[in-house]
Amino acid sequence: MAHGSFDYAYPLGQPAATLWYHDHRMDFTGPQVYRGLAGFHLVHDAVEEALPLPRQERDVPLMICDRAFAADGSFHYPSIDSSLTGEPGVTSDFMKGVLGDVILVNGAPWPVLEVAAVRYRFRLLNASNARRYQLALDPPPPSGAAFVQVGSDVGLLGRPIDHEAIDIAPAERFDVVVDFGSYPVGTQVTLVNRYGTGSTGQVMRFHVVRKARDDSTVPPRLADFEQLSPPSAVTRRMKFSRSGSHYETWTINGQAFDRNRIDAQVSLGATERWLITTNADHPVHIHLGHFQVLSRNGGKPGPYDAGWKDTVDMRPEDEVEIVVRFNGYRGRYVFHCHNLEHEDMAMMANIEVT
Ligand SMILES: [Cu+2]
Repeated sequence: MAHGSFDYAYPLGQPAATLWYHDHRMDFTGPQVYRGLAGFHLVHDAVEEALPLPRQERDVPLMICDRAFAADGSFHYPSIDSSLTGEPGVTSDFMKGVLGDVILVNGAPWPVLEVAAVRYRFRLLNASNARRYQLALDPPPPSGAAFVQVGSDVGLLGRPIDHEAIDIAPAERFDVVVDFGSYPVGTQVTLVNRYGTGSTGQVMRFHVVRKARDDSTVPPRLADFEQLSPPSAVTRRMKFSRSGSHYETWTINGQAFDRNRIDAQVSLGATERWLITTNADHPVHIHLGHFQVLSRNGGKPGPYDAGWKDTVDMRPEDEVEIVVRFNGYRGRYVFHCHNLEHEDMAMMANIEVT
């Protein structure tokens, strides 16, 4: 067994964003994250500080995930090798991804947050290994949108977007404002998951306990948003599918991950246009290169595609075009499906930035 330590220095030369980090150990990311090796990393800047958004105790990160527990309270994760030292992956029943029947928010099952009847900013993160959610408020607010989105995975939007509900795939973040001001004091508001049933249909509850002064607003302009200009033609095609000689693994362009193979060579600063296709649910995540969605299934981007992204929610048989810019650093990076079981079962590829 090898032991050691590393110091990592992050210059954080990027605009304000709701980032998160998690263990990424080769072949065993799913069980490691399942055991809790994940957290938020919020980046702030002067642009964000100048906005009149809710702040301090009214700016609340919410890490949402699902887990299953054994009778003794331990995490129940169907690893082929529970020592996490031998064969990676999960038993064949869980090939599509591991789902739990308990929803945790910031590590607590179905928690309750007491709130004042004012605006709150919530950094919604889907930290689940494989579960997609459709988040909504029950009851919906008597007036106004349930969620006013102000940011996406990697930064503020140019302008806020109203949502009645939010579809969120693993690794996606939605930075939203919820105004409890239109609910009468005493109301219990449940954050529900419309894609769940029974115990997975509820996420957490807000209890509106008092009136309070609210100086916050959501301004019509949030940040200067740089719309990337894509090359006129598609530069790369990426197909995320289940294949292999016995249809036994998850692949990109028909190939399982090989740490020694470079799948995409990119020069530093390049802007590329990728056409991504799928044959199942795959949240596609790219390291280093932040991107914007150009089109979904030949039409406009979807309602949850706005802003700077590092993960795009892809449904079965979807075709999504993105414009991605690789700036900042040279080196070798991966892109992969952020369904962690798919990732551990080889749905990952290498980019070399030179
Ligand atoms: Cu996948």
